[in-house]
Amino acid sequence: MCFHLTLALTLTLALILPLSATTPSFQTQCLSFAPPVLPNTTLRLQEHIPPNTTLPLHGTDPTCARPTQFLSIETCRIALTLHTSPRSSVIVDIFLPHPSAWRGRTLTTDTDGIDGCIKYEDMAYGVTHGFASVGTNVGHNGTSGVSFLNNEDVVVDFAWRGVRSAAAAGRAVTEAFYGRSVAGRRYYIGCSGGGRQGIQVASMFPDEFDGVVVGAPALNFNAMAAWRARFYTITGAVGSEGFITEEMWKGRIHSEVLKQCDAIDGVVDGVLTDASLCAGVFRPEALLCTHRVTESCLSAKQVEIVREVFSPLYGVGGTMLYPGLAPGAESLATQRLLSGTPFPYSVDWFRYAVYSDPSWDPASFTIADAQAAQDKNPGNAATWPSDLSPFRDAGGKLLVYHGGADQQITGFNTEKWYNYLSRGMRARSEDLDEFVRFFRVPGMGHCSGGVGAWQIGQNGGATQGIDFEGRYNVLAAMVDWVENGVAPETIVGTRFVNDSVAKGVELRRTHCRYPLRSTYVGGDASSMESWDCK
Ligand SMILES: *[C@@H]1O[C@H](CO)[C@@H](O)[C@H](O)[C@H]1NC(C)=O
Ligand SMILES: *[C@@H]1O[C@H](CO)[C@@H](O)[C@H](O)[C@H]1NC(C)=O
Ligand SMILES: *[C@@H]1O[C@H](CO)[C@@H](O)[C@H](O)[C@H]1NC(C)=O
Ligand SMILES: *[C@@H]1O[C@H](CO)[C@@H](O)[C@H](O)[C@H]1NC(C)=O
Ligand SMILES: [Ca+2]
Repeated sequence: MCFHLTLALTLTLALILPLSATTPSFQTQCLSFAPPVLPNTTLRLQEHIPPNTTLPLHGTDPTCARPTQFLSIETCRIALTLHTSPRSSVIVDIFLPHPSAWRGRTLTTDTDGIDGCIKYEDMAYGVTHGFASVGTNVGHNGTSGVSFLNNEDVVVDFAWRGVRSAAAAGRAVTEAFYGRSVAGRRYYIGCSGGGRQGIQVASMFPDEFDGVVVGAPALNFNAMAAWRARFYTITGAVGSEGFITEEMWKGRIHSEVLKQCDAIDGVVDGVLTDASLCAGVFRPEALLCTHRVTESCLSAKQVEIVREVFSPLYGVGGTMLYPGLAPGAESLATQRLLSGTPFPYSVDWFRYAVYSDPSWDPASFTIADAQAAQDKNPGNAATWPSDLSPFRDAGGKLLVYHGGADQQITGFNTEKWYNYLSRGMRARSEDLDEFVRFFRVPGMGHCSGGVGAWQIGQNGGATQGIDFEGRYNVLAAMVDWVENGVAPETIVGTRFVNDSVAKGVELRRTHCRYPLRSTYVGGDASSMESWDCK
């Protein structure tokens, strides 16, 4: 790495000496900083951001729906373009807090789905807590996958190279800026598609991160894309014969799920503490109309649709490719999987990455398409590691969480992966606990939201009112684990009344690490002490 020696010295002194009128102002430090000259990299932007700024994000693709970002603390922003191949490039945006606010750490953030949208809200979360925060568009802009078409390099950037390259560049810039190594304090936070990216980078580049916090990871990505694509063929289009309306899913069907399963955990509270216990016993036949079809019962065809929705996807040859949607997730799933429209991320993955055929018709989906996606495995996006011992041996820690009512990626798939990893590494849970811990969050939706105690500091949108303390916050828990060797035994989740901090805490619940299950042990069910991990 090469950077300006005099500047580095000035910056090092600035770290040691209290800031006074004689040291250059942070604005000057920021604007006169000479970023390290990294190979195949160009500087896009260098700006000083005063405290309490609503930063306009000029040039951001409108589909990213992030026109501005509020930043409460003073920040130096450096953005780079990394030319990752002759026909692809990745944007990296780096927020550097004032040296007095920097805690010696980096935090690399993710992108959702198949998006190329920088998570500015997560960068803001990181910088507010003293991390030098790194964001990336993973090689394309906006929420569409059209840039994958006939360009494997853009797919590779999306699959792993974007996050990896961004993390490496972010580290180099951070170390040059503060004149200090970040070894042993490099973090990653992501969910969904970004959860997959974190695990893929930990698997392929075990030295890149010291602590990886991921939620609802889109593991077994090709099978997942197929599983999501299949819902449209199960439900049919809006208004087609037997199509089940949103009202029916959220009303009658959800009530039936609760009727059959809410009490399995001993408490009738609208939350299925372990949805897998419901999956085995739920009987949609209870909804079948006995005399004539009315609005409060289902036709035989509709009962079959409900059964299929909760069933795993079986592939060519009958192997189970991907587990079923968790019962309890049906209400929120009406947003996408059960909406009677093709799942956009799956459509784009098949059209632009798997088949290079923009005319591929989502209504034609069959398990032969699932097989084709797995055979091609575009960009090596699959992400289904059976062994993470290089990451473990490098000292890496991995914290995984998944909502029990996830409406977009079934939490059963993360259980499946954890068990697969356990077998692959011939490791008992007690052994895996050394470096990978998986927390199930009952009643939480996809990455956030839901009826459970879902706020655990997992992203910029889930931190309001949550102390930055390992007990309540997964990122703080990861810092304790990596830097102090204190591994999280449980994570306490919080839900505010109507999800409003101002209205106060409604519920706190101890979330257990798999395979332990949150278990009601008696007493006031709304009290945390009435639940234990068993
Ligand atoms: C930013 O705004 C907050 C809340 O209004 C305020 O407490 C804080 O002093 C402001 N910071 C600066 C540096 O102006
Ligand atoms: C993404 O958008 C930026 C403008 O914000 C542009 O400079 C860059 O070339 C775009 N990248 C791609 C791959 O289109
Ligand atoms: C820089 O880009 C060129 C052309 O894509 C490539 O051959 C070379 O390996 C890259 N260098 C580094 C250090 O990535
Ligand atoms: C919570 O939201 C519901 C529905 O929007 C509303 O009826 C109720 O009054 C709200 N409760 C509080 C305490 O604000
Ligand atoms: Ca319950």
